[in-house]
Order: sequence, then structure tokens, then C-alpha cells
Amino acid sequence: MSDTDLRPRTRTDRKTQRPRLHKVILVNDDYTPREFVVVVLKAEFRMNESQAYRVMLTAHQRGVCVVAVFARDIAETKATRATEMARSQGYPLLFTTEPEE
Ligand code: NFA
Repeated sequence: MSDTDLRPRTRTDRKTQRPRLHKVILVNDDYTPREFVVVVLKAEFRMNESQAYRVMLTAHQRGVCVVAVFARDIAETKATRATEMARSQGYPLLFTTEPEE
């Protein structure tokens, strides 16, 4: 066999893009009690007490803290549910989402 083509194949399709993950971000405020923030983090993000406390404290000290990353729809649903849990108790606590780089 002398006709084996050894040239690299030229790619015509584009690389498959995996959907970007989205961060859920906890935003600090001056009114929501620390212990309530911990309760919400444990309930919606399945964290234990010490994980939730550390995330709460980081947001308290730095203004924001990344809670976790998920596919976009899951991140948005969790952020909305956690925010509504706080609003139902009269607190301004806010969770937002943003895409990972
Ligand atoms: N800053 C709030 C307080 O001092 C606690 C808090 C932490 C609120 C993280 C929101 C997010 N009671």
C-alpha cells in the first residue's frame, strides 16, 4: 500500500461547547440576621452548619460569596427559591447568579 493519506484531517465542524456553569452568589445586607442566612444556606444548598457559617461570614466581610456552581437553570431556580425563602420572612437577603468565565 503506497496510497495511505497521512495528512491530518481538516476539522470542518466546530468543537462541541459544553454549557457554561453558573455561580450562585450570596449578597451581604445590613438587615438579615446571620443565623437566618445560615438556615437558608443549609436548606437550599444542602450545606452543613460549618460550611454555611463560613459562606455567610465571607459574604458579611467581603460583600459577596460564591455559594456553589450549577447548570444555569438549576442555579437560577436555587437562587430564586433561597431569595423567596428570605422574603417570605420579611428579609432583604439576595442570591444572584452569573456565568463562570
Ligand atoms: N450582614 C448581616 C448582619 O450583620 C448578615 C448577613 C451575612 C446578611 C451574609 C446577608 C448575607 N446581620
